[in-house]
Amino acid sequence: MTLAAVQLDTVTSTEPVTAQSFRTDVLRHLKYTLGTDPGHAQLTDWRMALAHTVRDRIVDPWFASTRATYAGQAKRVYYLSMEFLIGRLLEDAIVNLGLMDVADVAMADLGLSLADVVVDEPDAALGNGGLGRLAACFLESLSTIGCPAMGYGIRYEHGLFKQSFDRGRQVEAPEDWLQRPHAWEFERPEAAFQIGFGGTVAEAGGRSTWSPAEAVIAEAFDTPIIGWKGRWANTLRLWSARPMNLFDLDRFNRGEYAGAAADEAAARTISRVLYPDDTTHDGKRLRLKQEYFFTAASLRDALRRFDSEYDDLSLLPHKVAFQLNDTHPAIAGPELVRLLHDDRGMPLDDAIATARACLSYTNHTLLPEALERWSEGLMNDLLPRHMQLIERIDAVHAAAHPSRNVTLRGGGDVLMGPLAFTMAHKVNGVSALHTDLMKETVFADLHRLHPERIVNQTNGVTPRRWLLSANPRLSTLITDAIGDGWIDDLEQLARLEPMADDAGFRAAYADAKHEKKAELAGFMATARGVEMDPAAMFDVQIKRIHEYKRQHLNILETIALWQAIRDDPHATWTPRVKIFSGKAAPGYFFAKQIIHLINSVARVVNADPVTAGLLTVAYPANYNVSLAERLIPAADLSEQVSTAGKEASGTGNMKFALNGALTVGTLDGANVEIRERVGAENFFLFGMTADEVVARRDVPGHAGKAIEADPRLARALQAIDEGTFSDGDQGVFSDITRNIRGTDHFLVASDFTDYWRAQREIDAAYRDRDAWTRMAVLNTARSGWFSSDRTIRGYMADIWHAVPVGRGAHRDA
Ligand code: F58
Repeated sequence: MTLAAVQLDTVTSTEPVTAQSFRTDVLRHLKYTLGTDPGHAQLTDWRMALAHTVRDRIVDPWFASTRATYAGQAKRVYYLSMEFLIGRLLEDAIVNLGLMDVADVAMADLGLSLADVVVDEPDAALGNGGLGRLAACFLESLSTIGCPAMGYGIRYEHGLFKQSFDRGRQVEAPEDWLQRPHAWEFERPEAAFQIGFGGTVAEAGGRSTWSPAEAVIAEAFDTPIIGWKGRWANTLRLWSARPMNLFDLDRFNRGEYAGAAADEAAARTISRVLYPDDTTHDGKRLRLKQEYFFTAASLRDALRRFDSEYDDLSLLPHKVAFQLNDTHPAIAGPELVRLLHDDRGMPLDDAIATARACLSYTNHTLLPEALERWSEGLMNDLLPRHMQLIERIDAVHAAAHPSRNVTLRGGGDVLMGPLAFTMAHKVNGVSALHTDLMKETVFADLHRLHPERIVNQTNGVTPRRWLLSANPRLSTLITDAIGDGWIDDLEQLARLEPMADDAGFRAAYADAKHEKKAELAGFMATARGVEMDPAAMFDVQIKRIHEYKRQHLNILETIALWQAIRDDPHATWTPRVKIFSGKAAPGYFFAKQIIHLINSVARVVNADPVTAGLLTVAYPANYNVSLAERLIPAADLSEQVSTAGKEASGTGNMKFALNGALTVGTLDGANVEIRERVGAENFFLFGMTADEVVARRDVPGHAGKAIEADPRLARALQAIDEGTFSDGDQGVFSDITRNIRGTDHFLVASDFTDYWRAQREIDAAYRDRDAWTRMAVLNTARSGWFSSDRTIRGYMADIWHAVPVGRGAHRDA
């Protein structure tokens, strides 16, 4: 046994933990790690001491997982993603290690509330929305399942901007999660790679050699991700950019103080900030640099690990799977070919085939404006050898498929979707509908050539975070009813179904929902200054602000409802709180106008004594993972109202259904599958289908006709135009109303009437609260399929051909 092995095995943090021993550990870390004492410690010191105590119990399972992977010569999955929207990690880790009760008591003994301490942790917002959050859920599921895996991404200094409102308008401020201490990262200076850009390609002896003009160092920072019951832990490895040379002393000595640090600043810019674009790209050179930077570092790191175990490159596809999370890491195709062909001398055709056998690609959008393309000029400039290889890959593909129409280049651009498709052995969509549409639209030609390549993997969410941890009261109720097997086998929730008919269970379920609503109301009153009555229906739409997601359809219906209540305040109304939350890309003017409109409507409606108690509009600023964890368990109604065919899947829709919110939604993305599972009678459907949407756009004047046919819609639009929500100022929201009256690409007008109908049915349904609760119970009971564990098992079986090593690996190690 080596010395290292002896040391590892003698460190045992698997002894049973008691509140007493836990408390001792927290105090030890407070003193020896944080250098302070209970008399002086601030909340952040306590949080750090707690996090270190928890981390101590992660390290052994983490090491054991790595050892088991090596020992089993297991295939490793590498999840390449520009975004990991992980949020806070402390509570997740405590929950997964089964330490909730112990930590609660230990902190209480120290005079602190665990809940207060955990919310001190910065919310790591290293992602924009669903794509990034999906990556975070996947990491947790990979660890829970015990699949050897690593997440690779960028360690952004600044995550997604902080949002506040100034007179209802979105204001952005830089996010600074790294400025505040956290305990999860391990810096790995030994895992560093030089990443080049630009320069020239030389040919000699049939071999091409790329000599980059500039280079930066990618340095690794590791965060362990612990799975359920602490049985397995994988790593999230994020790359930080630093310069080759820290400082130009010559320039400094010449008095060029700023210039002396210029290289350093330029290098660090690469990992400085997350691009806040939701769907469009402004073709920034920096973005392409970021993409190549983290992809190249990740591939080299994975190959280095492979080389340490094997000396036969033909084994690569059997030992390594790279999943490309959208096209952001699509340069992995040519880069892997370059590493195999240029650097290791593998014949080009073999290199392409080997790379393809290792790579697979997930598509998350069909919106044409969101499909990445890079100008050939930029590619030539930054990645000249890759540009040559893309041409070769294109030529090889063309030769093999003479009937093809598609090319990897078009209009002077490299098309990253077709490139990713061509270099992947599997391409997946994220819901059944989305996958079908992919086959019919963006990848129709490639699908014809490669009919086996496109597969579906409907998204999922981790139940540990989105039910167990976010909704402890409901979780306890479920566990009391069916045991705790559901936590890592979510289909077991089906056993709740009979309890939908048990009045006692329904009452307890309704109490759990009410408790979460009251908790949210308390938070909103103190933190956001909005009064919400927990007896009212909480109607929630939370997601990025985008025309296709149609927050403007929701606010128009809100206006129409407000007007209807004012017309007849004594009629039977169902009190509602309409809650919106979400950020708009800073450059997306229309989306920012929608935010301004919602806040303006809120200001007017909330001040109206006639509708008080019947209608409230709330828009908590700075939507993030932590806010989602508060809002979702408190929701009665989940708004999933995108124009059919536009939302690839959605994952918020799954979190809501799991927590017993009923959906009002279109037949879009995963809504279709949610409705199939929970039952049409427990889902409020409205709107046109994806096919109808396409047909309606061809009807001349479709928006005008819809408005003419619906006086409520006409009146709501008119109120906006007349300045009802802008102190009489008439032009403020004209971009929105003009759009809805005009092209209305997202069919807000055409879907309004049916949306109104569905909403009034919802009002009536909510008045029979017990029947509503029954539907809510059935939503929870039938949402088991939407676990990200199921999704990951699907990827493992159909795409990666990976098997779990994990279950109990640590315990058995
Ligand atoms: C989202 N995409 C889809 N993209 O919109 C959503 O339907 C799906 O559920 C989710 O992915 C997971 O599959 C998404 O979040 C982005 O945020 C990109 C960020 C980078 C720029 C382009 C959009």
